[in-house]
Amino acid sequence: MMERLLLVLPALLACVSGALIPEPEVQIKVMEKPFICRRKTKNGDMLLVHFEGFLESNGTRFHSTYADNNNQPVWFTLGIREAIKGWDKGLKDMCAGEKRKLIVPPALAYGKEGKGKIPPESTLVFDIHLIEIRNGPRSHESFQEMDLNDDWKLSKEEVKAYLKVEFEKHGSSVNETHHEVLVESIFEKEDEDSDGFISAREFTYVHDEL
Ligand SMILES: [Ca+2]
Ligand SMILES: [Ca+2]
Repeated sequence: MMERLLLVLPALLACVSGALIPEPEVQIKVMEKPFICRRKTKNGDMLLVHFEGFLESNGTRFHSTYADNNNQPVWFTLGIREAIKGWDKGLKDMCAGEKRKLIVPPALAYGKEGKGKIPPESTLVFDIHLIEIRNGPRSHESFQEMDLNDDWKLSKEEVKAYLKVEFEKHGSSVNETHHEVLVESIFEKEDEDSDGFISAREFTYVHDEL
């Protein structure tokens, strides 16, 4: 018993002292802010951004959506580690039209390994222009939009109706059977207690994405 405790103790101490080391921070500089800001970014939102990324060490540009992506901005979801941690930390409370410069330490970027053109232990500098904000698929707003009768749960009919609208928005032709299959697979995954409804909790609970 005592032996086991002794084995556990150093691990515990490591945890505690680890917590005392300050978390690496992203430096955020707001370069430009629009006059009108109807909403600000929050976790779960989908952000459309133009960006250029540089190595702080020598100023090399490793990526630019203007030059390397046919001048097309890119979508990413905030707060789910779709991009580097530094973006999740540095792009909160941002308005559409806003421009920010982020200085991201390696621990919040590509760390010890680096990636592609980015050498290990690189501090990165990003110039980011936020073009558009949309409700992410897991947001509270999306749930309310889907819950047509406001009973705080989604029926198969409600999910189907939502898919129909979404597909039409994106110009896809509507195929009933395809929707049925899609709805079934969504419920299989999301309806955890199998009561035939997706509750608000089941909907907003993010399984292992975070
Ligand atoms: Ca409902
Ligand atoms: Ca359920």
